[in-house]
Formats: sequence, C-alpha cells, structure tokens
Amino acid sequence: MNELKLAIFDLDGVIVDTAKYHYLAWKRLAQELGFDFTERDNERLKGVSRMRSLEILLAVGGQQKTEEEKLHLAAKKNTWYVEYIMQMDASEILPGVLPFLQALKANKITIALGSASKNARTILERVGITSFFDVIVDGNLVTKAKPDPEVFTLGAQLAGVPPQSAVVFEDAQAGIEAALRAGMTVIGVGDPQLLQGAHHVIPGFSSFGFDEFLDIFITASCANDCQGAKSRLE
Ligand code: B16
Ligand code: MG
Repeated sequence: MNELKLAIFDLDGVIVDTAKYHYLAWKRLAQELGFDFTERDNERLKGVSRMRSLEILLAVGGQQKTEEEKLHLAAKKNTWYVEYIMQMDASEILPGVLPFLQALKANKITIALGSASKNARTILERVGITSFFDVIVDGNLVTKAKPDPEVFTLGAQLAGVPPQSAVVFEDAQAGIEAALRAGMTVIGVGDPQLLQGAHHVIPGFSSFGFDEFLDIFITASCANDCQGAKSRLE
C-alpha cells in the first residue's frame, strides 16, 4: 500500500483565480492589435504557457508575428498582468484553501506548488502563503509545458517522494493529463464534465477536509494498481 506523503497544487484556478487578471491583460493586448478577445476565448489559455497563450490569441485575431514581435508582445502583456497581481492580497485565496493547507501541515504532508506561471512566487508572496510550500516548481524551472509531466515529476523529485505517494490538485485538462502521465493521483478542481480522467473532482476546497483527501488517495492508489487506471492513460 502506498503512503500519502505529498500534495502538489496548481496555482491559477486552484489556490487563486488569476485567470481574470490574465484575461484583462490579454484583452488589452488584443484591443491594441485591433481585435476582440472574449472570456470564452480566455478559457483556452488556462494552464497554458505564456508563449502558447499568445499564439492562441494571435490565431483568434488571425494575425501572424515574427518571433521577435511575439517576445515583445508577451513581455508587454506580462507588464500589465504584473500590475494587477501586485494589487493582490490574502482576500484572493480561494475559499477553504487556507484551512486545507493548515490540515496538511498538521498531518505532516509535504506541500509543493506545480504551476506553469513564471509569476508564481510573486503571487504566493502577495497572498501571504509562501511559507506553506516546501517545494516550488514554476514556469522558470521547467522547459516542457503541461500536459508534459515535467512540472509534477520535478516537484516530487525535489520533495524526495515517489510519484505514487503524491496527489495533484489541478483545474485544467492539460494539468490533469500531466499528473496522470507522472503516475500520480489527481484531484480535479472545478466541473467534472470538463475535467476528464481525474481520479476525483471537487468543486473547490470549501468543506473539503483531510479525511476525504485520504479516502480519495486510498481509493485511487488501489485503482492505480489495477487495469482501470492504466487504460485511463492509454
Ligand atoms: P505567466 P497555472 C498558468 O498558471 C495559467 O493558468 C495560464 O493562464 C498562464 O498562461 C500560465 O500560468 C503562465 O503564466 O504568464 O504568469 O508565466 O494554472 O499553471 O498555475
Ligand atoms: Mg491552473
């Protein structure tokens, strides 16, 4: 039987809702380029890297840019985005997250961050929860974007924990796929209709406690040894 040792959290959509700030900054860039960018379009950017997000945005606007222009546009968007996140404070931590982090600490579970964002450390600092994290893997440390498992595999390596003892919390389909490919238990955060393949999906952390977390891990651990979980990855 595997032992539960590590919880790895995605950031945007799991701990805080920074998607709204990404949206404001991308929309401003689209408007400057002369086209509209809707909230529906923005859904496609969740969990996706900055440069890939820009490529999706340019495709929406039917525009082509050189690599140099893309770097300039991505930097511009990031300047606006950073202005927004510098205004964040503890009130932006999503409901139930703080008590759950405290419960993990009380139960001696190692806590890691596994985020695609290069601004992840700034965000954790702004909302005041950096000290909960034993390991932080962000967009500056990884070379391959989700659904590649690198961000989670590296998190477990740095924590010194085997993948089968880790549970990932993710709100994006690419992140769920990455966690499954890393051989970890994955709990989706959001709408079960949209989060295919997760071992379990919760709407958020309100009323989610340590006992339920442990139950999900035990059930998924068994399934991971069985044919069912293997076919999920195929
Ligand atoms: P940055 P996550 C992701 O965060 C966001 O969901 C995604 O929309 C964003 O493009 C990506 O970070 C990169 O962010 O521009 O700050 O490096 O969900 O992986 O925590
Ligand atoms: Mg996310």
